[in-house]
Amino acid sequence: MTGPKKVAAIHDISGVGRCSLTVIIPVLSAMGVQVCPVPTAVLSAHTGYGEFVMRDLTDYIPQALDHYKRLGLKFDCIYSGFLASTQQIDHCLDFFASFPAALKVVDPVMGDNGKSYPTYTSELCTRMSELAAVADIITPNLTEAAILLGEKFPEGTLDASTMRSWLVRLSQKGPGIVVITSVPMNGGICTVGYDKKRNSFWKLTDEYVPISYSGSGDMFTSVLIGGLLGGDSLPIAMNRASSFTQSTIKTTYSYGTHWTDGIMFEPHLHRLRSDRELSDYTAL
Ligand code: PXL
Repeated sequence: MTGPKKVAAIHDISGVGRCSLTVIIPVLSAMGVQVCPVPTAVLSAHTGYGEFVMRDLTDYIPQALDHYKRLGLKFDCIYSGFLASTQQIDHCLDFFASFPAALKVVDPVMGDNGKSYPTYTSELCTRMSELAAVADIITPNLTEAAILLGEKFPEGTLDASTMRSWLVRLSQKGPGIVVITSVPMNGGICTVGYDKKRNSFWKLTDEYVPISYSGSGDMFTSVLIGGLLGGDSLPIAMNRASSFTQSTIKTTYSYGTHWTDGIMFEPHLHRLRSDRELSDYTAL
C-alpha cells in the first residue's frame, strides 16, 4: 500500500473567481490525489477582475523547497502554473531538479483568447519556455502555444495538419507529451495531444460554448494529471479531462453567471470518483 499519490502544486491562490489552487485542490483530492500547495502569490481575485490586490510569494518558494528537502519528502508529480515573477521560473526549475523522479507538468499559464494576462511581462513569457523545456508534459491553451512557438495568435478555425505540426514543434523543445486546449476545429472546440515516444496524435471534440470561464485550464490539467497518475493512457486522461471540463462549463453556462466567477464545478466533483472507461477520442 503506497497511499495517495502526492503532487506539489506551484500556483497562486485567488480568493474569488475559482481558478488555480481553489480548483486544483478539490479536483485532485476528489480523484484521490494528495495536493501539497506551494503558493506563488495570494490574490484577492484572479486578474480577470481587473482590480485585485496581490501578495507576491517569490521569497517563500525556495524556503518551502529547502524544508521539503530536509524532510526527505518524495513527490509523484510537480505541477506548475500561474507564476508571479521571473525569479519564480528559477525556483520552479530548482523544484523540478530536486525531485528528479517526479512527473514534471508545466501548465504555461500566460494568457487566453489571444491576450496575455496583465501581470505577465514579455520577459516572464519568454522565460516560461525554459520551464516548458524541462517538463515531461505541457498543457498550453492555443494562446500559450502560440506564445511558446513565437507564432501570431491564429484567427479562425485550424486544421489537423497545422495542429500536428504545432504539437511536434512544441515537443521538440523538450516535453514528451504536449496537449493543446481551446483549439477551434471540426466545427467545435478541440483538445489535441501528442505522445512523442509513441508518435501518436489524439483529438477530442467538444461543443462550442460561447463564453470562456476563468480556471478552465486549471481544471483540465488537474483532471488530466489525476487520470495519468491513476494509470490512464494519454487519450483516456484527455477524454476524462475534457469531458469533465465541458460538462461543468455547460452547467455553469445554464445558470448565466459571469465568466469571472469561474466554473461551477462543486455539484460535479463526485463524478471524478467514477472509473468508467472512456472512448470518445479519435486519432488526430
Ligand atoms: O486560470 C489561470 C489563472 C491563474 N491565476 C490567476 C489568473 C489566471 C487567469 O486569469 O488571473 C491569478
